[in-house]
Parts: sequence; structure tokens; C-alpha cells
Amino acid sequence: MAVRRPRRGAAAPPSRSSRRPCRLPGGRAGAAMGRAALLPLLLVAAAGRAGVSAAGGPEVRSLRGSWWLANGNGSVVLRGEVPGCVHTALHRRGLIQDPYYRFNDVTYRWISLDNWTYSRTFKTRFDDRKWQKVNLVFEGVDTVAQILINNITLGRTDNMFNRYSFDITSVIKEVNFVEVRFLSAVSYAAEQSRCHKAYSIPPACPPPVQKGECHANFIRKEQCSFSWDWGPSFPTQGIWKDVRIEAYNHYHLIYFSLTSFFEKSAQQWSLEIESIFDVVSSKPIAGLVTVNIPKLQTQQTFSVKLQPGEGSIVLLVNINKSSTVEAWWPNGHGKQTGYNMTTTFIMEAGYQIEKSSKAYFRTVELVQEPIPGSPGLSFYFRINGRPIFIKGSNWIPADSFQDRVTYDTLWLLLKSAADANMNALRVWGGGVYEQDEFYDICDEIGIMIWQDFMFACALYPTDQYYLESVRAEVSHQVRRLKSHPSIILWSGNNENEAAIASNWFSIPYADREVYIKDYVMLYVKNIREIVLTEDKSRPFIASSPTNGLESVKEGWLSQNPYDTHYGDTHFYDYSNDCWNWTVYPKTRFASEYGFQSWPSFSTIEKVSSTEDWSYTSNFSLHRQHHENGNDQMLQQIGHHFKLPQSTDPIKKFKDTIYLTQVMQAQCIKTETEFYRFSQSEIIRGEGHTMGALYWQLNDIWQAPSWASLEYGGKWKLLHYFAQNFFAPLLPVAYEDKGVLYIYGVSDLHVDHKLTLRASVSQQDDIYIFVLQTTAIAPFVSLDVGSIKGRFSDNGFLMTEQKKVVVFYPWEPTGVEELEKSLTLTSLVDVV
Ligand code: BMA
Repeated sequence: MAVRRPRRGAAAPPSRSSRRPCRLPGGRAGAAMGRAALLPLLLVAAAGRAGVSAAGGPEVRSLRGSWWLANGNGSVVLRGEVPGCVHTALHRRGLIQDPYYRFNDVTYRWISLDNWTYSRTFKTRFDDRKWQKVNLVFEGVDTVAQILINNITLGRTDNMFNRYSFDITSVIKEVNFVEVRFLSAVSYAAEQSRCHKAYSIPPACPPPVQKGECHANFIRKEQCSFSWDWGPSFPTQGIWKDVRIEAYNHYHLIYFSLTSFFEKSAQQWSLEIESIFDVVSSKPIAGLVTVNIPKLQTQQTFSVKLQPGEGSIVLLVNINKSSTVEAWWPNGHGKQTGYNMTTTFIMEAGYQIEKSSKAYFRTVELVQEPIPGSPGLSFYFRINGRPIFIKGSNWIPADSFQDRVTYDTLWLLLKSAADANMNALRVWGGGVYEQDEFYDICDEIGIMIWQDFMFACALYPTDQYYLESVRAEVSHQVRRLKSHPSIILWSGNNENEAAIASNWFSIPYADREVYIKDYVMLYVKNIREIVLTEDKSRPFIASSPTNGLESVKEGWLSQNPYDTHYGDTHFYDYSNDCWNWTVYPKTRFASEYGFQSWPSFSTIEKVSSTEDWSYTSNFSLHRQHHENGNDQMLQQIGHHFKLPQSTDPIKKFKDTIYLTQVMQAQCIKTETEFYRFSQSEIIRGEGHTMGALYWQLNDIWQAPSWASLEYGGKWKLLHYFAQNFFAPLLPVAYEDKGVLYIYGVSDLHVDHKLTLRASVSQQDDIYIFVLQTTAIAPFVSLDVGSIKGRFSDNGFLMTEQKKVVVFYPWEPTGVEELEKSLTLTSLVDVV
């Protein structure tokens, strides 16, 4: 193994005893800040002054870039990028293979079990003595680490979702040595579980089929990084977000956020602007804040006083009523208008701050009210006063290694969602609060976000230390994200109300109360309370699925959170024939439902070798993390199609992959059409369905899963189908006498003498495929292997002789390359 040594010997492994105390000593440096200084505000005058940044503002020194990285015993030392993680650093330096290749998730388990140290030296380019305060700021540390500067411990981190700021005013020198000594997340979680002696907090470990790590619920870290039923176990270590030194005098702006409100009776839009400062002067600092939104002819100046310490000021700007405000609308309902705005702080001491931002105006209500002819309550979203049917899917982390998720990755996935006529995604609670760019893109293209807090499919501790950490996390995330008009809902967790109600973890009845108490403590008394204080502009629910107000009435935990008369439901059924719509719940809101399929061969090929290319290979079993998943797919296919029989094993594998995708697309089409169709009716008290978010949009790696977009962004047939079943105008041919007819999908008499031809030509940046057939061709699939891009349509029924399909490339390509890579499959090609 090629190993280089750092210039300084200080990257030596931290000495750690094998048994650590249950709580790490040294205290936490805080992301959490009080809101002590909410100031009375005085509206002064509408005298505008353009903002100028005067000298004396804060100095920021980025610590991004190359750091030293060493494992526990110092036998592996290398350079690693920050932001980044150990796995990507090892891979980039060629010290390990692609972690996604074949069985490497298991082979490389040692990486997460070791304790790594990141270190670097840095010089202050500024004279540190002239600053009243110097902070070392981490936007994200993954996860458990001791932070040192010049061999002095500053504090510890143990929550991946917090922002940590350490005061280094008295310890910073001209040349500094900073160290982040990680402890394996896996060992930490195990230890925390061991220390929780009073009662167990299940689940202890994931099911063996997931090949994962235990006790994810004892660490505030991306829960699916310990494995999931669609994802590998890579419990990373690293500095996953920005890290920098900030030096300032007088005052410093930490958070700045905008939320809009509409006062119906006065027909008045207003903006609430919240600024959170750290004031280091010993005396209050007075000043003027001017808010200017030129396009709305709105300018207001406020006099403010910042009190010493950390605190917030809140300004309420009324928008000039003679200007027409264009609201922000979801995709398919209108434009996503935003207004340029500047906020200038001119303070008596120190420097000026000029913040440029975009102001959006939209309202959101979660309507839960009685429905005539139906017991229970409605559950739907009203955006800008208009009821909107929520169409979309569920979002999971786009990679096990967050540093590989670039703006382009996000853009491609989110744009694909919008292109498939989706207007919403649920950021699921077992992943991460996504990066700012994710929400920026959603704002820009009109994708509404149902935002879970990061708790999923488990019970969680509620001791004081843990709660403090969660409280800091929640305030930080809400402050960071609340300006985004795309976010329409905060939701406490994924499936934890259901986990207790349906007793997933076989808790004896006598012990139930303890867990219910913990549940209410965490999601209601802490998370909800903080969310309601921090953000009054959008609704909060405690869990998904939930019965909403009915759950609240039952003490926040309904007997049956899957009740179709209230709230949202999750529904999975792999054994019944998915074309039989009567198996689906006529719910108020379907926030999860799905079927698995395999990603295309070109995607699998990249992480496998020849011996893996069969449906029953060790690789195919290894990649399947859902118990019996591969068999369930075959069983579902068998309801309507002949299973592949080819004697050529690769052809058989490819045919099977194709059929899993056809099956998945058809199943979800049937179910989604059922939900859309149920919008306008109440049958036997059920109906009024106002949301369909299928599970799941994207993939974390190349494996069978419920996703409609493969790892890398390629569209599965389901995604092409989604484009149609989510179309604004959907021709659904249903009969209401208990029989469902879906056009052109069932029992087709196909001509086995069919010939399909493909010609390709170029027109500007797009490619035109002309398909010709001599007979009806069901589920026609065009595939250009690894060439990145998407077709205008796919998986379609070809009843006409000729059909034109457009290919939109995501990278430069050519006619010849496309022709060479094109494979055409239809149902009649499966042997
Ligand atoms: C749902 C999700 C995920 C899971 C999916 C498929 O319940 O919340 O936990 O991946 O089912 O099993």
C-alpha cells in the first residue's frame, strides 16, 4: 500500500482505551443558541440608502482542501479532501477499489471500524490579535470526534446534522495545527446502546439480509449509512461540509432567513426577516436596517439594537399594496417567481452588512377538516389558497458518500422529477437534511418538499444529553432551511408512530408506556416545540404515516396510523396481483407505496463481473437487501408475463431485468392512477385522495430497489411511465363496476413475427429515433447503455407502424455512438 507520511508527526493516533465512559468528557461546543435578545423594533422611515460594505468586516479563512488523514495505529496515512470522507480519500488515492464494486461493502467494513484522524496546519493570513473573536466553524462533522487546535481540546462532536462553532480566540497563533480525531460511528453507537441500561431501545440490528451495522438509533448520523433495505452499510467518517475560521469584531451575522405571510382580511403580503447575531461588544450596538425589494416598490428602514451575546432580531416588512405580488407556485401550477431583495445593516459600531437574497411569496395550509359523507378528516395541501394534488416520490440520499453528490447530480435527479410531471418529493427521514443547493433547485423548478426530521423505523433515546443534541440540530436545520418556499411541511419522523402502534419490535404490553412517553418527549415536546417557535409559516406533523389531528387526539399515537379516513398512509403489498386495483387502500394521502425492479444491465455491469450476470448469482443475492425481494419480483411478473427461459444466461438475465422494470412500471402506474382517480370520490366513506408519492425516486448505489431513477440518473421504465401517469391531463379508462381497464396493457395478442427497426438522426442538440414495427409491440424499451441522457418516451405500447422518439443527451454524443449502443426490447423479444 503506498503510504506517505505527514510533515508533522502529530497525526499520530489518539490514544483511546477500549472501554470508554458512556458520555464523552469535554462538553459540546454549541450550535444551539438562545433567542435571548428579541428586540422591540421601531419603524423609522422609508429613506433608502444603497448598502456599502465598509472596511472592518469579518475575515474568513477557508480550511477546505487537502488534509492529512491517518488511521488508528498510523499504518495508513494519506491526503484527503475536505469536505470529504475516508472512503473517498482512500479510493481517490488508489488505496481501495470502487467501494460499490461487487462485495466491497463487506470487504471494506474495516474502514468504518477504525478510528481516523484528519489534521492539517494552517497559517492565519490576518493579524489575529486585532480580532475580538475568532471561531473555528464546522458546518458538518461526520460524526463522533474530538476537535483539537495546537494540542488543546476545543470540544467534541457527536451529531452529523449540527453546526459546530468553537471559540479559538485565546488559542489561535500565526501557525496552527488542527486535528479532528474520529471515533468509529459503529463502536460509538454500540457503546451508547450498552450504556443505556434502564431499558433497551430497539431495533438492535438490521435484518441479516442488509449486511449492516447495529444501533444506528444511538447516533445522530444518517440512519441508512448503517445499511437499509435498498442500500449498503458505509458508516463514513469525515468532515462532510465546509470548515473555516471566522474572525470578527463587534458583531457577526450567523443566520439570515425570510418567511412570507399573507393576511387575508387585509389582503396584505408580508415578509418576516430573522437575523441571528453574535455580538461581542460589551455594550448594545444600535443601528439601522434597510430592506429593499425594488420590483415590489418596497423599502423599509428599521432601527434596531443588538444586545451583547447571541440573539435574534425579527423584522416584519409589509409589501407595498399597490404592487402586484406574483406568488411562487409548484411545478405545473404556475411560475416560481422570486424577487431580488437587499437587506443592509448599518450599525453604529463596526462595519455594514449587505445581504442579497430572493424573496418568495407563497402560503401553505394542511387542511384537515370533515368531509361530507365520510367519517374522519381530509388531509390535503392548499397552496396559495388552492387545493393541490401532490404528485411525486420519495427522496433518499443520492450516494453513500455525500461528498460525491455535486450540484450536477442533484440537478439531474430533481430535473428528472420535474420532467416526469412531479410537483413534490418527500425528503425521507432515514437520510440527511439535504444540502442548500438541493432546496435552491427545488425552489427554482417548483418541487414542493415534505421534509422529515432524520429519524426512521426505530425507537430513540431521550436522555438529557441526547435531547440537547437533537434540539440543537432542529434549531439549526430549521434556521438554515426555512427560507425555501419549496418546503411545505415539517414531519417528525418516518414510521415511528406506526412502529409503536403496530408493535414492530414486540414490546411487552406492560412496557409500552415507557416508549410512548419517549415518543412524545422527542417528537412533540422537543422537536415540535422548537419547530413551532422557529417557523410559523408551515405546518408540522409528528410522523408519517400518521392520522394527523386524530393522532394528536389519541395522545400523538393512534391505534392505527394507517387508517384511510385520516392523514397519510404507507402501503406495500408484494404478493397480490398489482393490476388488481381493489387491493389498494382508498386513502386520503398515499405518501409511500412501491414495487422493486432491477436497474438496467449497463448500470449493473459497472460494478460486477461476468460471473455475476445471472439473477441467482451470489452478487444478485448480495445486492438484494429486502428479504425475498428477487423472488417477489418474479412472482409479480408471473401474474401476467412468461418468465424468461433463454438458454443464454446473459440474455436470460437481461430479459429478467427488463421484465422487472416493465412489472414495476405497470404496478405503480395502476396504483397511482387509482390514487389520482380517487381524488374526486367518496366510496363507502373512503376517498378524497390528495397525494401520491411513490417509493422511491432515486438510488444510493447500483442495486435492485424501488427507485425509478437508477444510480447515475438513468431513467427506468417506471420513470417514463410516471411522465404519463403524472401528466396534467390523464386519460384514465376506469369502469366503476369493480373492473379496471387500463388501455393496452393486458392480454395482448402479439405477433411473434414482429420486426422493429431503429433509425437515428441529429437535430441541434437532440437525436431523433424513428421506430418502425410490422406488428403491435408492447412495452417497447429503448436502451443506449451507458450513454447519459433520456428519451422523450419509453416502455410504450406501439400500435402504429411508425413512432418518433427524441433522445435528450446529458453529455456530448453522436449518431454513430447512439446507433452502436442502441438495443430495442419489447415483450415479444423475451424468450
Ligand atoms: C418504507 C420506507 C423505507 C423503506 C421502504 C421500502 O417504509 O420508509 O424505510 O426503504 O419502505 O421497504
